[in-house]
Amino acid sequence: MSKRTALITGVTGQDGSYLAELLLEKGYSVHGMVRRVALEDPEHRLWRIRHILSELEIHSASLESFASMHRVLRTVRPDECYHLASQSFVSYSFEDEFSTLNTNINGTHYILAALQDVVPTCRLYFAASSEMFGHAEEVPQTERTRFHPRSAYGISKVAGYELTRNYREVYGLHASSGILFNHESPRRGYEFVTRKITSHAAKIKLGFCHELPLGNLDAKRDWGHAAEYVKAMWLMLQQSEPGDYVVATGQSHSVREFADLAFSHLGLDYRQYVRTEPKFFRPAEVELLQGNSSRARRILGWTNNCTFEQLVREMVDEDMRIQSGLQQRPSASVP
Ligand code: NDP
Ligand code: GDR
Repeated sequence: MSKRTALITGVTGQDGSYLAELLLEKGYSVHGMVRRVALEDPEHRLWRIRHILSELEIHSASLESFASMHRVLRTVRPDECYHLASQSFVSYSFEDEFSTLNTNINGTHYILAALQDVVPTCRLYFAASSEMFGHAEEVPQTERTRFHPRSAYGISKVAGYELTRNYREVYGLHASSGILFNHESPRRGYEFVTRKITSHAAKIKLGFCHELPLGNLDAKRDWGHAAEYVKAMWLMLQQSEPGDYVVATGQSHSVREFADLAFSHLGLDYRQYVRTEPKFFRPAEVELLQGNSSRARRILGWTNNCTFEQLVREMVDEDMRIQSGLQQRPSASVP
């Protein structure tokens, strides 16, 4: 059988880097779509994929440009396309609703329209999100739970999800949405709460800083490990029929619990260092997200093994290594 070809948009992100590794291991020819600014600043912007860069084919394109995405699809003609690129930071979507909606909705629409035009047989994965549930009417959330997004980001993901469903139903594309709950790792961006906590805990332990300003400590999330979640993306595209799947651990924890665990792993009491600051509270909060991924477990055979405690410890340990200057693994290097 000839080598299968995959295209990943957002390959420089947390999920893109793990997915690229997974697909390379599986023998795919892996292509990544990267913004021009990232190519011009590879030392900083490509830090998560630096260790596999020589094995990837990188193409420059942007979510803002249909022409650039169409050109990449014409060049690559992938068998599978993983559409991960987006403005992914919920907090920022309150500061700039317009660019979040434009980038995320148009970007998804462009990739769907270009795929249908260039390679309609290509299988598509769309990165939907638990943020679509927002002010959720039931716990845990399943594929049948009604969406009630609370941010421009959540709204953009609902729109992307509906576009994906529509291209599947109307044009017959093999297009699936993964409704993934929060997933973290040592490659998580520093603006997200988990990484903010683990990097600050390490800095505090080493005496580089003395406090950690946070927002809502009582928000609860269903946190899993990104390396396990990208396997679900791949499994979705191996099914004969496309579909939508919730991917989650089924357990939720508060931001406070995360901080408590991270600091105590370093022998510290988070209460001495964490203070709340109004600017980190959101105008509209999503208080509790917890997913039921029975469908993904039953149909895809997806499993997760990393516990909440293991995830927190892995992130803290990596941040201690980074902050101590003992960079031992590729993923430990930071921009
Ligand atoms: P990251 O923020 O780590 O990565 C986002 C990627 O999108 C980066 O590669 C970034 O490129 C790229 N990107 C952003 N804007 C543009 C643009 N205008 N043109 C081209 N590329 C762009 O996100 P994750 O890896 O954590 O998440 C992957 C996807 O899954 C996202 O769509 C996110 O919304 C979604 N998701 C994530 C969850 C999570 O918990 N991680 C949960 C549910 C959904 P650059 O490096 O140049 O900035
Ligand atoms: P989220 O992740 O919004 O769930 O989106 P984030 O880590 O930003 O926030 C999680 C919760 O922590 C609370 N919080 C803070 N958040 C940040 N970033 N900074 C703080 O200082 C802080 N203090 C408290 C937040 O209010 C929130 O309740 C992530 C992204 O990866 C999305 O792209 C993805 O779709 C969803 O997860 C599922």
